[in-house]
Amino acid sequence: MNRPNIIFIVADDLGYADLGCYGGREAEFGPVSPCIDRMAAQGLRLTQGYANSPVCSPTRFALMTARYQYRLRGGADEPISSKSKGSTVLGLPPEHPTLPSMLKKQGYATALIGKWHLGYPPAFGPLKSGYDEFFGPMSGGVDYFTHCSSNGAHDLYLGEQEHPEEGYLTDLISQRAIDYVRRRTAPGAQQPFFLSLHYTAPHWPWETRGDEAVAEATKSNIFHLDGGNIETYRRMIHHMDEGIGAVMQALRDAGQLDNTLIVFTSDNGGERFSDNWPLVGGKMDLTEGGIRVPWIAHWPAVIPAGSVSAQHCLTMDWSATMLDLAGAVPDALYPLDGVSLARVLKDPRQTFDRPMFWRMNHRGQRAMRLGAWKYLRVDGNDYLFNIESDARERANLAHREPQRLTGMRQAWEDWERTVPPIPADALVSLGYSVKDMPQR
Ligand SMILES: [Ca+2]
Repeated sequence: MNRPNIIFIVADDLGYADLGCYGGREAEFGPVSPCIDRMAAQGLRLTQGYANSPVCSPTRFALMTARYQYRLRGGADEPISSKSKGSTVLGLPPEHPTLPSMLKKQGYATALIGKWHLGYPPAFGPLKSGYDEFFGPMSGGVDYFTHCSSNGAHDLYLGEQEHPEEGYLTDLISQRAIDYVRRRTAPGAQQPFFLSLHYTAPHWPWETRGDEAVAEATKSNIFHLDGGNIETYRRMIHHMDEGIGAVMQALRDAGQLDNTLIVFTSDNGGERFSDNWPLVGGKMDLTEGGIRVPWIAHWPAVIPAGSVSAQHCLTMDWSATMLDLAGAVPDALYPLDGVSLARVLKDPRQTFDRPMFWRMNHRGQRAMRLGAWKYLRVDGNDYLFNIESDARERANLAHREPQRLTGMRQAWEDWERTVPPIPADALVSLGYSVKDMPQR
């Protein structure tokens, strides 16, 4: 078996049940995500997969390093804000081995098309961290038409150069990805490729392809607290889905679909218009709605069609998987926390034990998932849930099973001693509060 090409697709703030294949409802215009649903039907869909964090940049640190994000200072800000431009601290240090840098050493051509959000040039950037090519925004949120971030600055780059280009960002990202696939599969192209395809969809501002006028109106505050609705949100997902369908078609046209591993996920749980059913909570929360996300893997040469798995996993496990498939050996100074899922891809009937830990500065949250069980702390309150019987985390078993709670709390505290503490100057940035909209 040849080493596969890899396309790793990350949606931004997409919730657990926003896609049809995760139980999402149809929009007024029809199915929201037909192409992604087909990808899941022809590949593997995971029902118990998680993001490393309920917010953007920390998950992306874990994705890039295959390690817990807590190990790097930049991973402690929840999330990195556009105010940090110029910082030499808040970003992915160029000397740190990364998923793309390690794949590059294994002979892969590498590209990031889409969002970076791991620190600004000149100290940081995708080209300094292993990508041969980059097109996209550097910051955490940009307008789909003006391509300006929340501080009003233009934020679309080609390589390390600012690059103004007209168009709807989801479509610009899709078209660049299609062009990249065509280029890397053209006759004479020898290297396998690794494409990170990091959409900003369906993150705010709430703009579909036809909403250029909305962009003008939201210029002063792209958190867009006075706009959006479910239909707009679903249309934004559908635009991304169309692009993903076209990228897959480009692979099919080149005869490369069978030996390309395509992975699809979200960087954190859903935001205000998202459907996280049956989970509670969303972005910024360590309840399931903030961290459990879609995970789909498509690789016809290896993964049996129609596979569904309850394997537990975190974002960084997928990084470890890609490195494993490429034959990369991790740097001894930066041992991976991620665990390869390659055996699950080859035989989705297999599962293995995978204890997982999370920590958030925001509301002093802690979480640990071990088998069916979850230990959770929010605002100083400890909870215990059986996620297999109560994914909605409403039946608190802390008083019924005090010994299990004590054991899991101890295990979490033992784990926490293996990562750096929360730095005193770590920032929590919230897009809105109860003054803007009532709590759920
Ligand atoms: Ca996000």
